[in-house]
Amino acid sequence: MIYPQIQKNNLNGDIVSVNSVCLSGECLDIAEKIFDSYNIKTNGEYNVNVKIINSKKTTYIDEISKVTDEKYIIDVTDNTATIEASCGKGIFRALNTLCKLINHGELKTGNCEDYPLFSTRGYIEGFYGKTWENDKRLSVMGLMAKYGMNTYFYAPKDDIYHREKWRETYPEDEYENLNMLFNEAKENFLDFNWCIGPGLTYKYTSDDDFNLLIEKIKSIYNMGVKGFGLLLDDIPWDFQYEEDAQKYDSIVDAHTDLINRTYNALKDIDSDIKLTVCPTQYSGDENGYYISKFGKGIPSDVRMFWTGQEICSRVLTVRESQELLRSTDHRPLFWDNFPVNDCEMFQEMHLGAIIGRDKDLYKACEGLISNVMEYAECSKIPLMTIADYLWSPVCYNPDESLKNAHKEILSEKAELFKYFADHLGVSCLSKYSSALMSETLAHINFLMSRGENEKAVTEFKEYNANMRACLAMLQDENVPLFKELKKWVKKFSMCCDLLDAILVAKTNPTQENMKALAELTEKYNSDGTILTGFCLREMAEKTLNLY
Ligand code: LTM
Repeated sequence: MIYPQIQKNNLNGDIVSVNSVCLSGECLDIAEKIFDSYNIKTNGEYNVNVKIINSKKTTYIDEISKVTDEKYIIDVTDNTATIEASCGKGIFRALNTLCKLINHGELKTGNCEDYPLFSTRGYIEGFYGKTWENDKRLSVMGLMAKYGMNTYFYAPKDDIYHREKWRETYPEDEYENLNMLFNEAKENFLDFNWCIGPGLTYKYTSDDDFNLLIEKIKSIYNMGVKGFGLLLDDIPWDFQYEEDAQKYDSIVDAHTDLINRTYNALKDIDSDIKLTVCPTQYSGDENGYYISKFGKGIPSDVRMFWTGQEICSRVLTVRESQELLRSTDHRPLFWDNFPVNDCEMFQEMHLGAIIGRDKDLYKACEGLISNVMEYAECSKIPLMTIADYLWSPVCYNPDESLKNAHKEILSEKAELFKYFADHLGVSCLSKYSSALMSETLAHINFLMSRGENEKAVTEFKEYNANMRACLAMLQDENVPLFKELKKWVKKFSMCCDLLDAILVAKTNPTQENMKALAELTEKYNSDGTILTGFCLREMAEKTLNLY
């Protein structure tokens, strides 16, 4: 299986084994680069013929009754794969699919038709905390494009030029980094959106502030950027300047005025510019005064972020999207606060798959943009599942998608990694984690309750050995993912010690062994880093109570 899953897959004939390809047709520069990135040689014998064809067949998605530039068709025979799409973007998606099929040994004769169901699929660097380094940004971008995302928002809360010092232009080196990122986005067919959050200090009645805002946006426009975000989240609800309070009846009037003026100024610069905004109320009651007036007061083609019923929402539903549309005349562009783990969530590591988003959400929203963690390598894992869900939500399977993400990042290390990842699923989506540990310990308890102690001890030892092997693997500093997970690895090491101590105390319940277990349990429980679920504490405490 390749991810994201192909919508209409009739590649079910004979397996075609391909070692290297021979390219012909159009978009050859794109094709060369993609095959190269998958380490597939382009001086070989299997023919790949690329065709640009603009027809209903290559552009129309029945399920959403919309024309797209991302649809493609691949026809495979034993000597040629023919790719058809309406433009480079569709060809880019098709070539990624073809390369994955070749590398997974899953290329078969037949044909497939593929297209995304969500139109806007992407991620936002919108978290509080240490901003990503540029090489990390480029690496995440490339991977997400391979997984079919098409949108990127730049909005790190701790980029001072984005928020605190919004009036100042970027220093040369940071401007250059942004430029590099924008170019990478272009190469990967991602819509690049640069955001500004002036609301901490913005004076709504000041022409100087307005001019500075437009000048700042223009400086980024000069790179070629056409997507902009005006973010009014996490700013005071009250006016900060007397003149603003005098002029506007309520803060929402100041916000819609600012957005309308910005929209008009940007359209005067270039009618292709796209504006996305984030209201100050971005979650909760869809029918409140602020959000209703906000939505109805801004142009219909300005996209509006919304995080759902909560800031970090457990579920996102069609029902609430429809309610928001009724109230604001805008379908939500979901700013999904998963996997972000900033602020109060800093002890959690959100490494699970996306769940809790309606399968048919694509019918009722503009799209979904995931807010990432300050840990770029870690973010790749949940992001891959999000990309997968957004492309083909109907057949999305979180467990399978997550397994694939582990494999993509860790190759053969993925099998052992599951003993650690088992404990990194607690987030706003689920309070439950440690499923594998829970199952294992429950079975050990069951065996012991039946007097099958020897069997139980063997099982316990085997599990602990796997945990220890995983811990040893996690020490490898050359794996970027493991480097970022240090804090959780430290707690995992304590977890391994605790498991060993439980086993020792269970099999040899001396005073000394019980004391050691009590101390380790205390140490483990007083460390704030969130790791294992209740099952471990329960096992330790039950063992201590035996004494
Ligand atoms: O969610 C929004 C719109 N704004 C902020 C984010 O910047 C922050 O990362 C998340 C999670 O803490 N919460 C917010 O309110």
